[in-house]
Parts: sequence; C-alpha cells; structure tokens
Amino acid sequence: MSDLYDAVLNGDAKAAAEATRKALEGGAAALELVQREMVPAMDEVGRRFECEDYFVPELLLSARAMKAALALIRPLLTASGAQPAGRVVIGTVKGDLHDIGKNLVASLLEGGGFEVIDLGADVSPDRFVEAVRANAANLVCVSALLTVTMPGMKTVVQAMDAAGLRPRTKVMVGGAPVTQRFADEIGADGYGENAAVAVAIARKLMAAQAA
Ligand code: B12
Repeated sequence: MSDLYDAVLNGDAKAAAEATRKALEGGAAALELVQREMVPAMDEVGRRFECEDYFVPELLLSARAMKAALALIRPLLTASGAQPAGRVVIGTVKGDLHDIGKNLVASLLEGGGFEVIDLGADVSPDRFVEAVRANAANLVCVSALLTVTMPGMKTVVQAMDAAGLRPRTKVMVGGAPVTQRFADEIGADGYGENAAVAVAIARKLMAAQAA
C-alpha cells in the first residue's frame, strides 16, 4: 500500500500530510486519495481495534493523521463554483463524536454546490430543528458511527415531524453502521453509503422537492 495509507494506519500526522502533498503534486485526484488510501486505512484501523491490536489512543492518532491529510484535500473537494443547489444542515447524532465521515460528506456537498451549515459533532435533535428553522434548510444530514447512537437518528426524524418541518425539509442519514433498511425503518427520506453517493441522493431529494 501507499505512503499515505501507511501514515494514516500508523497514526503519523506529519507523514500523512507529506504523503498527501506529494501525491497531489504528482497529479493524484483528491477524491481518489480519500477513497483508495485513507478510508481503507481507517477500515484497517477499525479492524485492528476490534481484535485488540489497537486501542483508543491509536484510533485517536489515526484520526489525527486522517484530519491532517484532509486539511490539504478539503479545499480541493469544495472548489467547484457550481450554482447553489440547496441549503443543508449537517451534524453527527447526539452522543457520537465520529466526525471524519460527516466532514467528508459536508465537503463534497459544498463541492456539489450546496450551502452547508455544519453543526459539528454530538448534536441534539433540538439543535438540528433550530438550525433548520433559522436557515430555512432544504435538507438535514445526520451521521452516526456507533450502533448505540443510531436510534438517535429516529429521534431527529421525530423532532423534525413534531416541529412541522417535514415533508418540506428532507432528512438524509448515513455512517458506517447505517443501512437503507434502517433509513426506511426510521422514516428518513434518504440514505447514502458514502460521501459521493450522499451528493447524488441530495440532488435527487432537491429535484423531488422542486417537482
Ligand atoms: C477514528 C475512530 C474513532 C475516533 C474518532 C475521531 C473523529 N474525530 O472522528 C475516536 C478515537 C474519537 C473514536 C472513539 C470511539 N470509537 Co471509534 N472508530 C473510529 C474508526 C477507526 C474510523 C471511523 C472513520 O473515521 N472512518 C472513515 C470515514 C471516512 O468513514 P465513515 O465515518 O464511515 O463515513 C463515510 C460513510 O459512512 C458515509 N457517511 C458518514 N456520515 C454520513 C452522513 C450522511 C448523511 C451520509 C449520507 C453518509 C455518511 O460517508 C463517509 C465518507 O465516504 C472506526 C472504525 C471504522 N472502520 O469505521 C471506529 C468505530 C466506529 N469506533 C468504535 C468505538 C467502539 C468507539 C468508542 C466507543 C471507543 C471507546 N471505547 O471509547 C469511542 C466512542 C466515542 C463517541 N462517543 O463517539 C467502533 C463502533 C462499534 C459499534 N458497533 O458501534 C468502531 C466501528 C471500531 C470497531 N471496529 O470496533 N473512534
């Protein structure tokens, strides 16, 4: 595997930034680096954590390395110049601190011409509702990486319903343990398995809203 893959896996932020800089200078495409090197490295980190080769400190170091690489990649993902396609509120569900995937989705949505209001991590249903109201958002994106925080996504859907914000504002969910089936079960309007799919689904939801 590449230097970037190794740097993320080994939790070496300096090496990750250096490998990213070199790869970009060598003409590598930003999204390819994310999908082919960085995400597989994080998957391997997760696998090692599961079999107790890695512990939380290693997870944190790898997350830091991933963020160092993303800091260089993010401006390239968001530089698109497309027309505003809609307004999106995004955050990770209450209790969930995993924000790397959410940040990628936010970057690609921006790159896809959406205006993105990023509420960060560990966002309560009330904060999602307030932000949708304050920004007249067309779409709410909720991310979860923990099976124990997934039920919080249903609470967001219910809070949006109770506030009378649906069906005008759509809800899209995602994150490693989330599936289309789960999205259907909780009454979400959309699900995307990765950041690129998230943009395509967001566009579909906007088109349906306009129809
Ligand atoms: C890095 C990491 C951490 C870091 C997070 C740092 C950060 N700022 O994000 C730290 C160290 C903080 C952490 C902590 C914990 N973690 Co952790 N972590 C991970 C790890 C290794 C990688 C996650 C990641 O960044 N992946 C890369 C990104 C790019 O992928 P992604 O998030 O899936 O996002 C993509 C898609 O899912 C999708 N997507 C994501 N969000 C959205 C939203 C929408 C709307 C859409 C459409 C799409 C979408 O698009 C993204 C890009 O393509 C995973 C293992 C894994 N492979 O997932 C474990 C993992 C998620 N963690 C786990 C655990 C157990 C924990 C802790 C409980 C550990 C502990 N004992 O303290 C804590 C919980 C903290 C909390 N309250 O949230 C478990 C969860 C198991 C489970 N069944 O729930 C995992 C699966 C590890 C494992 N194999 O056991 N973790």
